[in-house]
Amino acid sequence: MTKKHPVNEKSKQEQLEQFKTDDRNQALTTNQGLKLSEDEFSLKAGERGPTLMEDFHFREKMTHFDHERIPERIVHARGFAAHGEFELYDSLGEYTKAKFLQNPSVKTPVFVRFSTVAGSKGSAETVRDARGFATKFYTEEGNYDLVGNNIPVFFIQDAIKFPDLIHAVKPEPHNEMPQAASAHDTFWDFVANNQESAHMVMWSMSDRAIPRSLRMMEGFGVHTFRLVNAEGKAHFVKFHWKPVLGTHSLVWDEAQTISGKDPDFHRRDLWESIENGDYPEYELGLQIIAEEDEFKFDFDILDPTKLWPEEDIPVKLVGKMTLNRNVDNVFAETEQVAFHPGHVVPGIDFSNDPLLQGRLFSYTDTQLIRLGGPNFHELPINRPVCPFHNNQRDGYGRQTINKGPVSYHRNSLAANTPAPVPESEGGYAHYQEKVEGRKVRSRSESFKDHFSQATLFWNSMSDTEKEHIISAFSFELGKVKSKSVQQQVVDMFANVSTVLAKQVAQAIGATPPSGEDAPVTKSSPALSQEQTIKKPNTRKVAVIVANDFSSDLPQVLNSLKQQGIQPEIVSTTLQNVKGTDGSELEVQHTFLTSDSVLFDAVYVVGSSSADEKFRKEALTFAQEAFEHFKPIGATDEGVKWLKAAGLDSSPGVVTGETTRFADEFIEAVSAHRHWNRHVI
Ligand code: HDE
Repeated sequence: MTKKHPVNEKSKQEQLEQFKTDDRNQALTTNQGLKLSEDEFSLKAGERGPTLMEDFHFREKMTHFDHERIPERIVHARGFAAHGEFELYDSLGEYTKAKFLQNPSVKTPVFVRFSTVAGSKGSAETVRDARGFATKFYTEEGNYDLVGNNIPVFFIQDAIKFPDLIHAVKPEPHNEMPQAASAHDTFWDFVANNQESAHMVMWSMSDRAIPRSLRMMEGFGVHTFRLVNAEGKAHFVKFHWKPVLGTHSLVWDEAQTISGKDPDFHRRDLWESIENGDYPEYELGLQIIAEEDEFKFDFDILDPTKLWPEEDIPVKLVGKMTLNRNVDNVFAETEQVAFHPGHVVPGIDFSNDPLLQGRLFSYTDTQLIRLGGPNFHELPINRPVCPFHNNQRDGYGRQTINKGPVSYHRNSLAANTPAPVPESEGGYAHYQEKVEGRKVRSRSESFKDHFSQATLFWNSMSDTEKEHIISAFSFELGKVKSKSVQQQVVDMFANVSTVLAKQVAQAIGATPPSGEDAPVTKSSPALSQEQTIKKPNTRKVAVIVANDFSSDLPQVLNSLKQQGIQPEIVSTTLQNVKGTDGSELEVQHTFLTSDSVLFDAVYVVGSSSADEKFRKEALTFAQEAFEHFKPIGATDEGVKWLKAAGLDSSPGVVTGETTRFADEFIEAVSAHRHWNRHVI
């Protein structure tokens, strides 16, 4: 009989528990369970003699160590993950028969891995890049993987170009530079010669490519998929994740500094938020198009370089995902997790997007080399929470012990089991799309407009966002050595906006295009981050405090905490700082161990007894925050210091009496950045 597996929100966690081990307080043994009496010295012929072949303990320990590494992912190597759960708001039975999308009382366990794309496993996390946003839903009908990015479109239209794109963006092979960066000749040469990339390049040159936090970025399934309901009716669908904290970014100078000061910035942020109970939340959104409306748009819905403007096709929020548990072991879980866009459940199906179709091949193929054989589905993190049975057998690392002599279909010896299940009882049946055509290698006419939506994106940006895009292009192309490539890119992006192309040409010494932009006929406000949710929750504030701080400070800090802000004390040493009334505050960071860029805002308190060195350090924090448009607060001695440095009277700088200070500062922190500040 098939074993019954419990399927509830704890089931994945319980399943993983069986594989966990705590080595503390245990006897040291070999992998065969033999207790060891010694682990510091290899077995030698005499104290000064050669090591003996017979030393099985040495050989086992060293052999295992020699084989500790597995190949890193060819893309998305640098990643970090967490467990959580997904809850549906209302049944989606109208659109899909997927069981986990029927009943709002069912919590589906999930595992989400975020990643950068281009960098190697040890690269910095705040680089300019798309972010992977891959979710594995452990449903009662099998694992469903939504393997998306934080950008809704892709560089190319056909999977066959993926190796070319990745070869171009990865470090150049002759000198292996630069790491985790698109600012080099081969990437931009690819862009200019594969102009379908225009739309995604606009996104990757925008603030979207330098998210403030993995908790503050959107996710997109990118491709058009299909939802199929119990009656067999299908709808086209695009998937979205909307972060409850809003979509926020770093500024480029800050992102670069963080890469050095804390290359683990994003994973630390995610890890600490979960440890603190500030669980990251994302709402699942669907854009739905009826099958009969497939051709009603001025773009092809199969083209992955196109988004569906939210103003035309609204995003329906259907559920919420909460990440509430960190991993126990990064290798076992985050590194060994194997995502695949082809891991679907009944009610979710594919479209003919040629990028998606190619991905359906690539993901299993890559796991075979990365995880060493065909049994990676047996690894604890990859196991479904429902039973799985088939006639697949053996191979590297096989864990299942299949009983009995029969491992083939059709058979009579086991009454022809395991048996296929009819569609009406939950068996997966592919949507019977009618397909006809000639065998061709070509691009559909409907895929040939590469610039309209890139222009739509540009036209939807605020002035500040446009400035950032111009700077990003100027930075990236400024690092390109080939004059020809620089010019090709300027000429290409003149098709998006001549304003953009002219300014970039000016910055890099290329020939600007002639002509002017056509009048703006359409924009999509949803594309601008200016419109996003703004909240003070989980914002980190560096509170710069010296001994003899004023007695009002603890009250201010409490007010900030009540709004979910996280004040962290920064001072000269890690010794507690004392207030005039004898109260003490624990110091979390020193000027040496932290930096302004690692916080969302700076609050300078200081004190009259602080020395000149302290004042300088405090002002360095404030000055840097000022240049990054971050909220700055000051009370007490801090007000005088900011005034003397000329930092006091600018948007987002709050100084004053402690009574009204807290409220105003909280407001400034909620705004996240103050772009109307004059920064030279
Ligand atoms: Fe991937 N991609 N990809 N990709 N991708 C991989 O699979 C591939 C694409 C995405 O956290 C690889 O297990 C091809 C689009 C994420 O483990 C590989 C094409 C989108 C992750 C692969 C694409 C993605 C990957 C490398 C073009 C957004 C990390 C290791 C046809 C919708 C998943 C692995 C994780 C990883 C192939 C394009 C997202 C080689 C061939 C578009 C989030 O199989």
